Amino acid sequence: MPRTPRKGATTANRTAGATAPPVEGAAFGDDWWQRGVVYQVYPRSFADSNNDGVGDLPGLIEKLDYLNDGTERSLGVDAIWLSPIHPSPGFDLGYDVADYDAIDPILGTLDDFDRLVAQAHRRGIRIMLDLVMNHTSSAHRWFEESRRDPGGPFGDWYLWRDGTRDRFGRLRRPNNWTSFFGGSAWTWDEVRGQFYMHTFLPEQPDVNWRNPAVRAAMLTMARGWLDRGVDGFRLDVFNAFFKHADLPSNPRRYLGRRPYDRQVHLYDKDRPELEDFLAEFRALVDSYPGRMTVGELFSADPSLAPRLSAPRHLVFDWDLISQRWNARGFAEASRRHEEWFGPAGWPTIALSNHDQPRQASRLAPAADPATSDAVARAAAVLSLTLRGTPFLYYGEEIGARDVPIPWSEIIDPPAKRGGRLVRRLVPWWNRDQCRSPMPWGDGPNGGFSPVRPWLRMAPDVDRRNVALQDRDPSTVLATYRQLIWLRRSHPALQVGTYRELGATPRDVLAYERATSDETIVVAVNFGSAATSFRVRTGRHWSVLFSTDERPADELAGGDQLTLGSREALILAAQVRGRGSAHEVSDIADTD
Ligand code: ISL
Repeated sequence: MPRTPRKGATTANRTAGATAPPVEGAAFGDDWWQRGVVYQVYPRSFADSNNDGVGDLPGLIEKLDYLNDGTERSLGVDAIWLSPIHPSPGFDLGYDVADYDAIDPILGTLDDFDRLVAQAHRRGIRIMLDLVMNHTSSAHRWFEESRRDPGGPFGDWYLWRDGTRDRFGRLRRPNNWTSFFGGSAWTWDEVRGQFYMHTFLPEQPDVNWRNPAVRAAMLTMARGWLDRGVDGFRLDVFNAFFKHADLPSNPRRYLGRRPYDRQVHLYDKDRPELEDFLAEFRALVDSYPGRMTVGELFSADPSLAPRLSAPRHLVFDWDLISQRWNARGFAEASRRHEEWFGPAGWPTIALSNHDQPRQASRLAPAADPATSDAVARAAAVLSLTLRGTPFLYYGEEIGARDVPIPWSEIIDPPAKRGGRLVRRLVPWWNRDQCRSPMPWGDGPNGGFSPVRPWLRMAPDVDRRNVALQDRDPSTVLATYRQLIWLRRSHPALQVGTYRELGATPRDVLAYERATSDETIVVAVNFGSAATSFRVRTGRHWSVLFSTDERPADELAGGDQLTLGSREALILAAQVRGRGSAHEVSDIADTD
C-alpha cells in the first residue's frame, strides 16, 4: 500500500537538493488576486541587511528566494503586502505617513524599492503597498501648510473646525467623536487656532476627502506607484475616508469596553460617498492589467464587506480573525462568508495580521509548543483551503506566538496611551506582541540582527526559527510549504465551490471544494481526541495531505474515517467520470 510519508516529508524529499527544478507554470497570471497566496511583511521586523536592528528592503530582497524561488523548497507565495514603507515619524510605525512618494530611509531607498519590484517580479511575486489615505502624519507637508495658512492651497485639506462655547464660555470640541486609540477625536491646534479631527492619534490627522484637490493628490500618488510597477494596494481603514459633511455627534450606546465602542459610528465612517470614490480609484487600478486592491474594513459590521467588494477588489471582513479554536466557530464563519458573498463573490481568508494576536496564541492559548504547532498546522490547512484569497502574516509559517513585552519596552502608541487601565480591560492592546522580528536561524537575536533589534525577539528563537524548521519535514514551515504548493496544482482549492459536509462529529469541520473536474474534501479535527465517523462511500480517495502520517489510499473502498488529534486531512476524489462531485456529498454522512 502506498503511504504518504510522515508529516510534510513529501515536500522535503522532493525538494531536498539545491537543484530542484522550477515548477512549470508556477506563477499565476492576472488572476493572482484570486488564485494566489498573499504574504504580509511588516518591514521593520522581517530582515535586517545593514545590521541596525531594523528590517529593511534590501533585507527583504535577500529573502525573496525563501518566499518563492519557483521550487517547492520555498514557501511559494504569490504576492507580498508590505506594511507602510514611507517616511514616517513613527507615531504609528509607518501608519502615519509624512511623504507618500518616498521610502523611509530606515527601510531603504527608491532604488532599493525598484530592485525589490524587479527581483520579485522575476520570481513571479507581486508587490502590494499599504496605502494609508484616511490620514497623514502631522509631519506631512500638507498638514504643516494647512495649519499655517488656512486660506492657502492646503487650508481645506484636513477636517478643521472651530470649537463651540458652553454656557460658561468654555471651549468645547466640535462634536462627541472619539478616537479609536483613546480620547477625543479632536485636538486643538495652537498654530491655526482650531480643532482638527483624527480617527487615530493626534499625530494622524484625517484628511478631508470631500476636497477634490485631496482626492486628486491621492490618485496621482497611487498612479505614481502603479507606474513604478506596484501590483496592488491594501487600503488602510478605507471605510473611514468619508465623514458626514456636517460632522454631527454620534449617537451614544451604553455597551462597549472602550469609549470608542460606546458610540454608534453613524457619522464618522461607512458613508455612502465612499462608493463613488471606490469606483474612481478602482477604475484607475483596473486601467493597469493585473492589479488589485484589498480594503481594510475598519471596525464595521463584517457583512458590509461583500457590498464593497468587486472582482480584483477584495475586502477584509475580520470574521475569521476573531474565531477561537472550535469547529463550530469556523464552520459558522465560513457559512457566513458563503451567505454574505454568495457563490459569485470572493472573500479573503486572514487569521492574523499586524494588529491582531498571532494565530497560534489566539487559537491555542497557553499551549505547550507541540500543541501550539499542531494547532498552527491545522490552522494552516484552514487558511489555505477555505474559499477566498489567503493572506498570511509573516512568521505564521513557523508557528510564531505572541511575544510578551514588558511595560517599559512597549512601543505601540495606543498601548502606551491606554495605560494600565486600558491594558487591564483590553489585554490585547499592545500590538508589539505580534510584530517581533523574524528569527531566521543561528546567531545573535535569532539571526535577525547582530545588534539589539528594535523590538524584542521571541524568547524561543533558539528553538523556533526558519533554519531549524527548514531542515525538519514535520514542522509548521514544512506544512505551509507543502500546502501552498499543493494548492497551486489544485484549482478546486483555489477557485472551487465551498460546501460544508454535514453530520460530522462535534469537533470536526469537513468541507468540499469542487470544480467541474475535481473534488477535494478537507476535514479538520479541532479536538485533542481522535474521532471517527462513517463514510458512506465506496469510492476511491487519495490522501493529498495530512498533518499526520497516513496511507495515501486509505479510503479506497473503506467506510470509516478516523481523524487523529488535531489532524487536518485533505482528500481528493479519484475522478472516474462525471458525478463524483455529487457522490462526495455522502462522505461525512453518518448512518
Ligand atoms: O479593529 C481593530 C482591532 O480590533 C484594529 O486593528 C483596526 O483594524 C485598526 O486599528 C485599523 O488599522 C489600521 O489603521 C491604523 C493602524 O494603526 C493599523 O496598524 C492599521 O492596520 C491606523 O492607520
